[in-house]
Amino acid sequence: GAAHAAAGIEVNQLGFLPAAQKLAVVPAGANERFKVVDAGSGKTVFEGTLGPAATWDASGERVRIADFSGLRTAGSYRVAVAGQPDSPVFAIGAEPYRALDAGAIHAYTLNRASIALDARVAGPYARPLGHPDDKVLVHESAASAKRPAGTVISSPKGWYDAGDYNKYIVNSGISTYTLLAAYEHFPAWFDKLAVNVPESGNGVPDLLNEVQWNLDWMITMQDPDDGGVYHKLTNKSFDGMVMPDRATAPRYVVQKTTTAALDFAAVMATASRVLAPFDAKAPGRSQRYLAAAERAWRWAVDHPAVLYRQPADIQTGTYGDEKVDDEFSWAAAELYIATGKDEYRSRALAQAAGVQTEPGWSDVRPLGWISLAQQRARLKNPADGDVARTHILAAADTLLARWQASPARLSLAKSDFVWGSNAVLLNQAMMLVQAYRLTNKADYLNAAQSALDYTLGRNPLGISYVTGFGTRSTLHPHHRPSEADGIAAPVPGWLAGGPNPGQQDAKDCKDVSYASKQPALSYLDHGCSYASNEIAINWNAPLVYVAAALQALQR
Ligand code: 9MR
Repeated sequence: GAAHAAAGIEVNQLGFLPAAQKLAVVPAGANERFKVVDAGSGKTVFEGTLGPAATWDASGERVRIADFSGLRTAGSYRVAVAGQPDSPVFAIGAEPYRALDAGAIHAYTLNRASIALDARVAGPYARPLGHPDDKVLVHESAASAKRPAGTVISSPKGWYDAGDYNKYIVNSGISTYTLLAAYEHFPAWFDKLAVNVPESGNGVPDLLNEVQWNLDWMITMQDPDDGGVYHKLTNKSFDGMVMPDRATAPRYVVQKTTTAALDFAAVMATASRVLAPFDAKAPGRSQRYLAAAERAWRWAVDHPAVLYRQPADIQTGTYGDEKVDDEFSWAAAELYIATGKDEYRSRALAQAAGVQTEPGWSDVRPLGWISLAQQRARLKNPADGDVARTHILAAADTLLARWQASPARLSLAKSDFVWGSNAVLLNQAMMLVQAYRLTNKADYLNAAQSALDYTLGRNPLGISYVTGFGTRSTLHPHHRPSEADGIAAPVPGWLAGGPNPGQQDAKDCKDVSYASKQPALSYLDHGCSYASNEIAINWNAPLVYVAAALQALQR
């Protein structure tokens, strides 16, 4: 089932908290009025007038907004407009995103390397251990005097990055940080969010247990001799579409880079802060992480421009990034919070050029702002938090203006439909949430709600881009276990990358083709489509964050 038909009335298929702004997007037609009807009885429970018709430049479609925010009664409903099919069913209730948030975290559990997953943890997705990664070779690009090429090191655990089975420090950076930030900002929500992880019941919140699995891997990626950090742990080329235990090609650590060292430093400094309250179970952990962070920082200062250059014999993902000033800024922010040292402070506060609306794996500066604004009380000079606040509000106001002007009520610009567009949007939502936490201005949260709504079905394809969630969701993600496990349903809880008019995979999608080149329609629900339908740890992380934020902040 490659192409999805036009959506009709588009709505978040999971639904809303009672206090949320509630919008549907309706194809513009003759009618001015809409109704919300009870899904069981068909009775009308709300009526309203549609907003003005306008063409959304990213889809080419003329749409109108139905605003039923005034409906606050718990129940199951549809949006109805005369002459059009009703919307999918959605709910209004106290916890529309609990299962989603737990599922989005559990997806990481199911993507763990170096572990057998039994049915107690994985249900039908139980599988044998893959990638022990206890005998990893140092690639010649990563060789040093004490670890010449071919040296065998142990680097187990961590998450598979995405639909492939490799492990990349740069992408682990933003992913792990975002999950730690989710806990740091909404601890009460996550303390009560049960996720079925192998460590459940050990007294540590399940989200943090899951994060620990990746930290355990990341810490092994630091060369003990010089503090540098390997860029990735990878096969020479991508595996076939097989289960993890069938993928047994040799694994290598490849090159040390400035970006890997700084992303590592930022995550370890953050983890030393966020996990400190749980150190009784892991004595000395915070000190170890902070020491590792400072060593990686020092390596980066000594090697400030070592960019990733893919060796000729390696073909897997690159996460290459030609600019490292944002990585310096983010790592410095986390290290300044941890130590108060002036060296870090000046790099943390160094001016950025222009407004940066959202973080991404290669644009991590906003992550430092988030931490500085959150940790104002701990800063040696609390007024430094104001600098971060100014950057966050500048980003959020740019996004808010776009959201207000958008016929589809989205903060996404047409040019934001890139590889992983769904996560661009959710990272924007994460920034909007920061602005809301700083100001309590409702529209910031409303714009974040719109972003989650879009990923859960309020989009021109009428599809929930989260596997297993919503009445009509992504079925064929580019994800090796989902393709190879013999189970019809995809592994649940993963956000698909989403519409991407770049269509870089068209050559590999032989028998199917994209239905459209329109940015918001350029999506292919087929396993071949790594450019629009892969899943990835950095895309799920803002989903975990935003779902938690909307639950925690709209009570
Ligand atoms: O998310 C990455 C995206 O920003 C890049 O445009 C794309 C092509 O370089 O690569 C994406 O990352 C992929 C990584 O290289 C390998 N694992 C799967 C990732 C998601 O597709």
